[in-house]
Amino acid sequence: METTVILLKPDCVGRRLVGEVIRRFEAAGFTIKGAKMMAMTRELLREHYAHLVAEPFYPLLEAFMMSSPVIALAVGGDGVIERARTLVGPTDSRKAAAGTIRGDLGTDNRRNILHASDSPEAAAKELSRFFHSGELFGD
Ligand code: IDP
Ligand code: MG
Repeated sequence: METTVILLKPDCVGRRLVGEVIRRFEAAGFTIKGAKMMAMTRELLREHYAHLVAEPFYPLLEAFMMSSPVIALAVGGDGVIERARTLVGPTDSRKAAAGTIRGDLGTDNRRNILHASDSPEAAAKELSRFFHSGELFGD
């Protein structure tokens, strides 16, 4: 069984969509293996979004991700890393198909409800970035 990292972003928490998003993962057959609410720091964001730090939109992304706490989830299931990305949809919510989480609930290319690990390598790094071993359950 694989585990991926989902971050419920400030727009998700602020718009009270936490339950709806978790419901979709559970309805797809995935299992919550860890959950925590946390305030993102500049340092943690620079590490998590290292591939974007040089982008012109990075300051707005940083401000958005620090505008309220986020909820980090470890989500387990067969093929969950790739299947979660399919469930989530593409980065720009305006281009995401109906039926995807971003397509149904997101606003634009920054306010897009959630993060999901994009590869097994990223999932492994993000699990250790956001969770201690004692905070993961179920296997
Ligand atoms: P992903 O979340 O779909 O994996 P990434 O390219 O890893 O997309 O970007 C991380 C996050 O940075 C996005 O989810 C979004 O919040 C923000 N972002 C990405 N591209 C843009 C952009 O062009 N403008 C504004 N924000 C962006
Ligand atoms: Mg990404």
